[in-house]
Amino acid sequence: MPLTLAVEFIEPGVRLITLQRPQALNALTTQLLGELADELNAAQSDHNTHAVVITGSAKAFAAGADINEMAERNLVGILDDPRQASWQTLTRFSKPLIAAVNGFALGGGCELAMHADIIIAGEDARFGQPEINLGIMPGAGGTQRLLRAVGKSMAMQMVLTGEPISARQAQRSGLVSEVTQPEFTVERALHIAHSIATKAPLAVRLAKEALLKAMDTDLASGLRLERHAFTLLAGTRDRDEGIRAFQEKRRPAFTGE
Ligand code: DAK
Repeated sequence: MPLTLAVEFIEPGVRLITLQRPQALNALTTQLLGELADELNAAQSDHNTHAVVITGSAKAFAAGADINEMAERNLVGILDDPRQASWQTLTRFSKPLIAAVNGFALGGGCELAMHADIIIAGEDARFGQPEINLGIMPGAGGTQRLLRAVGKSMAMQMVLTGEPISARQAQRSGLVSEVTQPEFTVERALHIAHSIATKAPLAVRLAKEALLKAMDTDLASGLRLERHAFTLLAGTRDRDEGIRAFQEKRRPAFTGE
């Protein structure tokens, strides 16, 4: 049983993962990241899971890597850090991942949210990369993903000053797709996850892959990948089913084939 997070199965096909280290504002320990990686691996290999929502508490999504644990690691420990493998699992996760963020999403917490495909934020959410205040810098995508999400000027300001931005600023910058009242953040994220879970799984997977590719490739290569994926989907049963269902004015019943 995981100790630092809770997992709920929400029909149809959605898993809700809730980080649970309230005493430390969900600061990310090696254990928590390991348990999260295990849960994502389980979700990845479960054919009945079509989307995952990750959330924290009302006060904090996650306030970053656990600083007390960081204090125990020297350079050798960092090079050989088991957390690296957990972050890699997050990066490789190919099913839709939605972050429902209330309160603080700082440092590794902001980076965790940025591993999600969609971020829904409560009005009180704060996104920041305060590592500079500790004499370090982001290490899990907080320079690379942040810049791609919010642009150069905002990313520079956040990383070099360490000052967080509000949910509204994050939305204006493109980091967050929707801002909700805090009590509805998870509900809204689950609603979106549910909508995605009813779509054709292969189409969802390839569309996610193509969209992510757009962040780190040139246009010609991205378009090539898109055409390839589009052609692959043309041979699927779900494509036939989607078109037939439209013509027959009914909901499609996708099977993932
Ligand atoms: N680590 C450990 N404990 C934390 C914590 C953290 N990151 N953040 C908060 N806590 C603990 C506090 O120490 C406090 O514990 P007690 O004193 O009650 O025992 C409790 O949570 C409540 O926090 P506060 O009393 O401070 O609450 P406030 O509302 O006053 O302030 C705050 C909330 C979020 C502004 C403040 O707690 C704060 O500034 N926290 C630190 C935020 C921060 O600097 N985060 C960045 C950490 S560095 C890596 C990849 C990524 C990273 C590292 C490695 N690899 C790939 C290897 C990431 C690094 C980081 O994230």
